[in-house]
Amino acid sequence: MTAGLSDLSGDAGTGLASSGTNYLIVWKDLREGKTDIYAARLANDGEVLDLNGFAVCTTPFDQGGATVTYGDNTYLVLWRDHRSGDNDDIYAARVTPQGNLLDPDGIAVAAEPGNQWQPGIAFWGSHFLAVYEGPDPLRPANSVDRIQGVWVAFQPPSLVPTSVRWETNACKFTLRADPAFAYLIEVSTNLTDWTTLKTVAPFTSPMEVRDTNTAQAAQRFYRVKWVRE
Ligand SMILES: [Ca+2]
Repeated sequence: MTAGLSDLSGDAGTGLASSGTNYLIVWKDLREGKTDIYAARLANDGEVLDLNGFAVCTTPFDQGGATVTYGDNTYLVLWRDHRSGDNDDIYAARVTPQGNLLDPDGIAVAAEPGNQWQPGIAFWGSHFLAVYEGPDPLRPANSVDRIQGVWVAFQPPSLVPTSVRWETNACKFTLRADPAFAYLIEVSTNLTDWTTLKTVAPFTSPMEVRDTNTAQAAQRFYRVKWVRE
């Protein structure tokens, strides 16, 4: 690649990924006098398809540390974001191989107190795993940063019922779901008042559920909530 894309700040935070048909390069850009996140597609032969690039995030204060990966028919750009004006957070945005920005200025991936920074991103199966360095939210008094990870999903994972069986005073059913997420299974007799029937930890699939309180109710309704961890 010989064509210049932009004025770069020269420090770390430039990422590159391939969709199999083209590339997306992302960087920290200084053209507006502060650092923003920009991107440009490259053809397989290195031709710059988006000359001068396009903005991914231009919110107030500085953004940096841009990185990118590809999966599920989209690029996912991840960066460190100081838009709060107080401390750094981690934001992400999808860019299609056609160059469409699906999440202008991004969505928050990690925005707890303190600085989250040094983001990394990879794709596995049906979702993205973002990692970053930051204070441990479970041990806020500990001043040592930890490497932490969070799943990034833009659609709730699919749920597939695989069996339902009525037993004496009980209903037993099985669900197959995305194993990377936790679930909360609730039951109701009137679709208004819901009580927890079972919590399902990540990486438990299929989920086997047994409701043993069916004797007194004329009807039982079940729902499954995706618990974002
Ligand atoms: Ca923060």
